[in-house]
Amino acid sequence: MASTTASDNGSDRYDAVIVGAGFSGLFQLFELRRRGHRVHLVEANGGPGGVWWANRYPGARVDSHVPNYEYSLEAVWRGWTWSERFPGGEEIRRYFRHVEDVLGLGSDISYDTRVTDARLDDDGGAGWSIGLDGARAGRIRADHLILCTGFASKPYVPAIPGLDRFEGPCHHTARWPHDGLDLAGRRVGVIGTGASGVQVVQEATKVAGSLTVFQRTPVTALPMQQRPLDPVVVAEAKADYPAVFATRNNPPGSMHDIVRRGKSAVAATAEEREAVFTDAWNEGGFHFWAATFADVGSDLRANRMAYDFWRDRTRARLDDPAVADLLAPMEPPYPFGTKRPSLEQDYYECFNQPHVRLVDLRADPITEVTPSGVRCGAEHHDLDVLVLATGFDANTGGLTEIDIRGTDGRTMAERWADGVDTTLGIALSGFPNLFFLYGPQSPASFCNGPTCAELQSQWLADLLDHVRERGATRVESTPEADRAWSAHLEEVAAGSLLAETDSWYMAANIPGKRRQLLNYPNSDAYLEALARCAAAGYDQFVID
Ligand code: NA7
Repeated sequence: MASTTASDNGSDRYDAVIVGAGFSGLFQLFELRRRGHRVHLVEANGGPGGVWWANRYPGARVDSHVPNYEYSLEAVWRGWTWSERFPGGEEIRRYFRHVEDVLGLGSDISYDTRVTDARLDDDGGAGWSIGLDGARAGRIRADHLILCTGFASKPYVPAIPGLDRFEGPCHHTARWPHDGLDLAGRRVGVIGTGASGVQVVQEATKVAGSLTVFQRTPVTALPMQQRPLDPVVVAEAKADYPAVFATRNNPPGSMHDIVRRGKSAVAATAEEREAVFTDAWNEGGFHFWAATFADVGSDLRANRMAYDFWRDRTRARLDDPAVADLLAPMEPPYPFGTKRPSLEQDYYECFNQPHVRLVDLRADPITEVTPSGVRCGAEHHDLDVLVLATGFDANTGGLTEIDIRGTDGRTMAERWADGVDTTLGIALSGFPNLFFLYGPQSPASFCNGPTCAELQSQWLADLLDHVRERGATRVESTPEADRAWSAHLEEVAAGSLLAETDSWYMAANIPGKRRQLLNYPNSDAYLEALARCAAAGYDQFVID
């Protein structure tokens, strides 16, 4: 890499600048710094945590159980004890401070600073000049730019007529006021029933005067099986952590916290199926989604068996059959698991309470938001507070909202206007010395986030070491490599039930976005592809 002395114009020059202080960004900072690279991290938020810094809505909670949603670094886990099996947002934010302190990362981070743009250096190399706004406004330079903006950093607010006229508090779940919002006794409306909607509904039901939930598509929410953790038990469990993390980091089943129990639901007897489904259900978390039978994700008959089990268990919790028909219909609204199931604790019981009402937007779409509520055709729902749990421009939004221009002068947004392509979900031809972690066409959202952060960061650090050792200054993936990886994702989509459903996995939640599978659902194959590329001397990249 080039020298790391202060550059002209008085701005600093780094070996690498990282954008984003979530799991990926912090680990990449730690890993590159450890290997002697001079690195700086820039974060728009006021502290670490990425999505956990941003998502402060009531009930925000992770869907992965302890000890999976954390780094495998002993220096970090040894001194940290979670209080619940599925930790809440507040505790996760404290964890990120713990990480920052233990690893001593803070001195290399600029918070409250947003990256506005990035331009290739015109000094003949392939470094970047990076524009910053906020606390550290100005420009900095880096040999390499590493975007760790996460898969859910750009909220999606639908263009509903009149939305800006609503007179009460109206917040997207990822833009919740940091000092909270009192919902007690108020008439609260929630639009959206994905993971965020489910969590808000559970909390709002407890305090709101009335709660109106606007549902377009039912979520197949699974029982979380939450429980408090006894610190003594956690301390004992830590003896197994090295083995747990080693399993998590290697095939088979890498980047996951759960494993499948059987090959085929169709081939199993009714008793075997019932036993496997029941075990996974009782285990909680994502076990029922991802750890029953392999063919649930590929064979509609097996998939239907899982749906029927879910439906019957769920309907049994609902008092009103008409409400049950909307929340857990007799016929599947989409193949089970092709939209992300969220985890719930008492979501379905909320709808048995007299002050909670479910509005079916398929029958009565929202026609407008008024100053005092939401109108669905002839009916007006009077509201004091409106919650938009409407999701994200997932996978690409955090990248495309920054004005980053490649060798042909086009932005990433322009480059991807007709669809996303990448090399191994980590780089893009025409954008030398630029990388993204946990991004489009990587396993993100089908894998365990912290594991993916660690493994991708280590692979990228190996690549940057390799570039440095060769005395090279430029590394760029080839158009052929972009095409090959993107074609592979198309093939994977064609062989999966995922392609049948409009979801954010398929980029189908944002009007105008090209429909394509945006995450790679096979973590083992992904790690093998990364390893093959490295073993072949990074043959999918030109390094000079
Ligand atoms: P999601 O999962 O994208 O959910 C968004 C919800 O908002 C979903 O129910 C949508 O219905 C609904 N939505 C979106 N636009 C509209 C309009 N215009 N009208 C009515 N309803 C709408 O986002 P989350 O924040 O819940 O979760 C995102 C991920 O973050 C989560 O999976 C975790 O990984 C963390 P639709 O299904 O499109 O019919």
